[in-house]
Amino acid sequence: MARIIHAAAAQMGPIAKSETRKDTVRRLIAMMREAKGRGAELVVFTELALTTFFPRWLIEDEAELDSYYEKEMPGPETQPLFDEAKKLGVGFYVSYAELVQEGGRKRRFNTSILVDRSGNIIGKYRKVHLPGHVEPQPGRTHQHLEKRYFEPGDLGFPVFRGFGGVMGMCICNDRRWPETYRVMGLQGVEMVMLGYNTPYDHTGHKDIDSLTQFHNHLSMQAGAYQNSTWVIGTAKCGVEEGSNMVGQSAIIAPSGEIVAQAVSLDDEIITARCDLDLGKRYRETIFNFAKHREPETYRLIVERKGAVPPPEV
Ligand code: ING
Repeated sequence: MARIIHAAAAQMGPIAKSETRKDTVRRLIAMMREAKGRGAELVVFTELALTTFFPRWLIEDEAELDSYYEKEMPGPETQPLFDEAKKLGVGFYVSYAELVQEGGRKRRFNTSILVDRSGNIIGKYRKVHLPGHVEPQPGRTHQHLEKRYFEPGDLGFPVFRGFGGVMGMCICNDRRWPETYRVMGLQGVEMVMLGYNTPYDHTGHKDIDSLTQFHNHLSMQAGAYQNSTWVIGTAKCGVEEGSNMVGQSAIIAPSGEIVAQAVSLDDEIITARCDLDLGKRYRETIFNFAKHREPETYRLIVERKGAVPPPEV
């Protein structure tokens, strides 16, 4: 019997700094209802879906900084989203800024969770690859201070059984790194869900930043194909507090093909019928890791390379 997940990406337009969690949760619920109406049973929301992308500013007041984090999940302001999901029988991925007391100290993570159709949290992930800087960079219109406001994730790249398959999560910059998908691929992942907030001016190098859209899809399509998995990437996009962020939310098949893509820079639902067994055919042929992947050979190459001094540059 085919294992089909009717999935949706719930792209978000800008979240203004002035928007409350009540406002953002209302937007998420409206999109969840639309996705349900279009047959979805799983909705992938975006990165930091509850607030504006605050790492674009230097925030020195701790109380102000803490106001961007969730101290519990669900909390009083996010419970309505869990209630609606349970009522609709829809599962969801959502990313948010997590503030916890662990090991006797305050810890801050860029976190995502996977919630099943009964409203239970069945998976949690904390962003490993934190782009940007700890200290504000001179001359930048917008900062990117994720290294200041979050610790690197300490949960690895786990996979979770749910929705009839093997599910994985990552967040934004993680999608650019092959290790992210490969670690989950080696665990048999069949669908990777991720959200992203990707400003066009991240590096400040015009030649690189002009390829932001190309690199966005390249990263996700390559990860999908090279690990025989579906990838659902959901943007927060448009001009948010002056920062222009890429949209192009997409649902990508294990073939690497984009099967659904957002066309706006606003709140927009895209959906697809995701057959989890599509990945199996790639894993049994081209990407049969056990048959064709040669970790021992790689090690020898690396070691040999280490033994042979690199050519004089
Ligand atoms: N942001 C961006 C990401 O998509 C970035 C940072 C933008 C890196 C453009 C490279 C190019 O990776 C987050 N939030 O990770």
